[in-house]
Amino acid sequence: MFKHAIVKTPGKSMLNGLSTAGLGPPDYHLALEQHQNYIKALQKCGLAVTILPPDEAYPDACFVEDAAVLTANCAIITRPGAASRRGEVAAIEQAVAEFYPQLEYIQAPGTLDGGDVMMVGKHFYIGLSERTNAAGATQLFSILQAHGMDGSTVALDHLLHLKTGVSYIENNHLVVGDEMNDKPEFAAFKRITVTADEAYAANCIWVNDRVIIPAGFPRSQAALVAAGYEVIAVDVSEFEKLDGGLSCLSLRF
Ligand code: CIR
Repeated sequence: MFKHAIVKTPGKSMLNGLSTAGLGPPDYHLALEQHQNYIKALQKCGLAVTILPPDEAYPDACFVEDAAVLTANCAIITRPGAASRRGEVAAIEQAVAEFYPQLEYIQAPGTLDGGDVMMVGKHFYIGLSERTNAAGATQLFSILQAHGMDGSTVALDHLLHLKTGVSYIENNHLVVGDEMNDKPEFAAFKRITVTADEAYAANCIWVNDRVIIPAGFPRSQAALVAAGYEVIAVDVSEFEKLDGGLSCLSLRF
């Protein structure tokens, strides 16, 4: 079970965030409203939410999940793959230090985005992507092993991050999109597949027996309900315009 979450209010500079989505610029005021609703959903799941102030210097800083990997045994501050995002870690480091006595770090030449790290109990799947390189993954393995956990890598073809295309929702269940559905690494899981037109819903989060999914994906929502989950749908359309999913808007621990 998770007790806490860390989120960061988007700044107006989010209009300059990295994006390949081709969905146009986000509406800042709508993004703020959606962010508030996202926080309320986390609170409804029983989490105490730490809300960090916006930082206009970093347009993508609201996607806090990429700046750290928080586990039951240790906290790792990452070295994000996009150069424009490297400085985001300072504020996250400060916030995480309130909860963990000691921090670990991914160091150059390693790069690693938290969006590429999927926790399944004590095992961590690490996507090798344009943002996370082999050196970053190797460093994370060593840190995990030193703290009684382990990991394995998954090669990505088109996805930005591993969790853009696959989410672990406990009970041996994965929510998967096309690219991850065929991966032998995931063959032993029960898989809830999202259709290509609902691919964005593959990024969802399990929070204390509920699953929060993006609003607007009715077939995926119905499949989760049929699998026995209580589902909360939150509209995050303005973050989708920056390639960001639900998971990347919070660190949950
Ligand atoms: C980026 O390209 O880095 C941001 N615009 C979106 C990051 C999304 N993070 C995630 O999926 N973990």
